[in-house]
Amino acid sequence: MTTTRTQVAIVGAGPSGLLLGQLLHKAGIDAMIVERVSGDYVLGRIRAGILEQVCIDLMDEAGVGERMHKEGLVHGGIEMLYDGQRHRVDLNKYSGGKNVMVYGQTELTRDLMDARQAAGLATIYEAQNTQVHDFDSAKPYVTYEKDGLTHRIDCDFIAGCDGFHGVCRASAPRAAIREYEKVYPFGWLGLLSDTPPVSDELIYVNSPRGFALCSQRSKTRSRYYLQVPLTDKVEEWSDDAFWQELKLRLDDEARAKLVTGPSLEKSIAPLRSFVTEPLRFGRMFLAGDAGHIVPPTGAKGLNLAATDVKYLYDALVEFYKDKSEAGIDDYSRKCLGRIWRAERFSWWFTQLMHRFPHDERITEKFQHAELDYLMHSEAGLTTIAENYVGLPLDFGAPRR
Ligand code: FAS
Ligand code: PHB
Repeated sequence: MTTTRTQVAIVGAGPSGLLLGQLLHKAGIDAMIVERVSGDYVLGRIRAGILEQVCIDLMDEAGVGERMHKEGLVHGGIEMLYDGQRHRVDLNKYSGGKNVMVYGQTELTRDLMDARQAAGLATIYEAQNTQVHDFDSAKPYVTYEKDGLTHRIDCDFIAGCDGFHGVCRASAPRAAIREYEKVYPFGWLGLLSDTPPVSDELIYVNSPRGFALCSQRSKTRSRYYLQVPLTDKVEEWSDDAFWQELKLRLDDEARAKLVTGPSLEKSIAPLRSFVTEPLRFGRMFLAGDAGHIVPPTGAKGLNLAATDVKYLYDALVEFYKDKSEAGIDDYSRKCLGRIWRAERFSWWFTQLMHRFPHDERITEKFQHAELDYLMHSEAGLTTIAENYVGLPLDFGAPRR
């Protein structure tokens, strides 16, 4: 067995782990990252596309925001299409001047990977059988297997950035953890194509045939989603079948403008709401999808991960620089306040825009009436806008 020592052992080299590693490096705090798959595999997963200002600011704080600002597309609004009508939600106006940015998670992850490599920082890819140990003591450690050897990393803290299926949450004592979950009875079939976006801004569609989303990655690359039954298999969906179904869910203007083309990637993502309480177990902290999952309707997954990382980074800096444990003691409470508000918005937006199996016909009328009210009400547009762009980090703590 080989033994190495670091201050923070990070499990997972997705956006959470890489962003935390980069921020800690900037603060002079040593961190090693252990990742189960290869870097190319991580980059091959097509996921989020919308960054909130909090995430943008963190990328800048981590010193990796240059390409994001050059290539990212600032969006000040989204469109809602229902009952044959399209309405624009002026995010900028109704959020007090905020915007979002279209910049794919793949690109954000690439920027973080490049920065880490340039700084010569240790990321162990294709590490097998990662395990976390003694995190209820002051001397936690991580073990993993690679090249036929078992390796040990002694550390002060373990950051569980290993996603929903990771080992860190699974290693927390069952008596110490509460999990809240809602699984949705449908999935999102996503398609990525090198075709110009159908519209300048995103279009969220509530159609009788199911939800659809017209998103983008650049002026020449589009990302589309269709709500599909959980029983669907991605192999059953040809590109033509995808484009045909998407057209059936769009309005005449978008149908006419839609440019179709071969898929670069196609996948079906399940939808769930999931929260773990607490997010801290002694010297192990959960951040990002390791601690919570949202249905992607509200574009919150990646942005929530960034907020967890911000709180954990601040807490670790406070520990090492000010010798204070106040931040790490408050980590879980601070994260969960923001997590539950984003979970609520993502759940609400999902209920509003999707067709649920066994829905009575009246449910669609309720949805259209709610959308009609929201689109014609300052309060309605404000509630959508301020949640979509992301609530401020200091948004009121939850009432006890
Ligand atoms: P990730 O899951 O991205 O990263 C965790 C990393 O840990 C992975 O690289 C994994 O290989 C590694 N890992 C797991 N177990 C390990 C172990 N035992 N040892 C070592 N490493 C281990 N969010 C949006 O906002 N919009 C979207 O459209 C959207 N679409 C999504 C589609 C899918 C299929 C999924 C799964 C998620 C989607 N999300 C979306 C949410 C997604 O973007 C996450 O919020 C984001 O990836 C969170 O990043 P991490 O917390 O780093 O988790
Ligand atoms: C995306 O572009 O992948 C995307 C955008 C907005 C969402 C979900 C996904 O709500």
